[in-house]
Amino acid sequence: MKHILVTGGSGFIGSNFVRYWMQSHPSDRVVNLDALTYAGNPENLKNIDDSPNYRFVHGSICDADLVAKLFEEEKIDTVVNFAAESHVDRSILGPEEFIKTNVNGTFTLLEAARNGWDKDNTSCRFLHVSTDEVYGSLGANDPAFTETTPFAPNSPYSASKASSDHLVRAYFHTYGLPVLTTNCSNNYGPYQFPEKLIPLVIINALEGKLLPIYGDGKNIRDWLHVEDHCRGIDAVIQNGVVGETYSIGGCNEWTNIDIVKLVCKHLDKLMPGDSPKSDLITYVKDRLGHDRRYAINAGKMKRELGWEPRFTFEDGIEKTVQWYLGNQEWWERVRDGAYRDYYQQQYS
Ligand code: NAD
Ligand code: TDX
Repeated sequence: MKHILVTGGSGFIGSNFVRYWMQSHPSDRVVNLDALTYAGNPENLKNIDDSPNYRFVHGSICDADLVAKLFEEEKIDTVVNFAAESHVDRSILGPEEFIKTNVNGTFTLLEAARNGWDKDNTSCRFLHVSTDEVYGSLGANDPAFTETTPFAPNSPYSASKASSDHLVRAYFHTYGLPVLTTNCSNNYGPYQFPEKLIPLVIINALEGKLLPIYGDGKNIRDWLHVEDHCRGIDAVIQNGVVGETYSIGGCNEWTNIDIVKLVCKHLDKLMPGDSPKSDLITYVKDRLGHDRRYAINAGKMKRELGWEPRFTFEDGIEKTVQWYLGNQEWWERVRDGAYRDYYQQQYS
């Protein structure tokens, strides 16, 4: 039985992970430490709250005393670190919080694990959840990123994640901390905050608002369903080699404009209107330093851990569109005043 500290468990991927883990490992203890920033929403886990194996703690990964207390109180033996500022556009508008949480917060967690874990306990694991964005931008014909691609982060967000990845690596080499790092491509699925491309487009289309495409719309991302990501993290926790990094991706590259058209196609099918939703597409000013292409070679995950994505993109997108259609109350509530201010600043 594991005692897992999930940080950022009230966000998009974290809440999907907590739900996934409690279903697939029902006897484990799960402690969710989340600061409930604009992106954290306790409603994401409202059916889990009553479980005796689950505890929610409202607090920051930067709070060293709190984190040390949790390690001791809960006999934490596994950390899955999702907590982060995660939106590239926000990092361009204001990088400071990204450095605080993504760099200092990860450092605080690493210190707590170093001080709290017995070196002889071989079952402890510190899994750091990172991103493919640390590798920078690919050209059209470049091979996909692998675990050995040199880091070249281009945004304050990706630079802060790269910094945290380096710290995690250093704690293995210097102190022998049993760390694992995953670098994953773009996730999509239920409970994603509607500042990210796919939920933003679904919700804007439902409300008859314009669908903003940055630049020429030809930037490429490699999309993975969030449940496949959760299964990948599980495989790395169970069978990954400590000190190693694992690239997780969908082998599923799409230009932004094609994604938006695909979402529109599903919406037209599910909610036919007078005009096609794609009429709402509008090209807007490009993101500063916008990375052109990301792609992951997930061969190591397949070869060493037997992991592969299960969702096809067509199916995953259709289910995601259906989820947003069926959960209007959820997305209406997450768009509070603070989000409206951000939206105004970003798209005005
Ligand atoms: P998210 O923004 O939806 O959720 C982040 C969560 O972290 C929120 O619940 C927030 O309240 C919490 N948080 C923020 N600062 C905190 C702090 N100081 N202490 C405790 N909790 C704090 O993010 P997400 O999309 O779910 O991403 C989760 C992780 O996965 C991040 O580390 C991100 O870099 C990584 N990642 C995301 C993607 C993606 O496509 N979304 C892809 C690869 C990797
Ligand atoms: O309004 C928009 N219009 C648009 O064209 C938005 C919000 C985005 N875009 C473009 C920018 C990107 O090329 O769509 C693409 C996807 O954008 P985001 O959803 O903001 O994701 P991205 O910047 O690729 O980063 C995501 O994937 C990697 C997550 O937010 C990161 O946390 C993760 O590490």
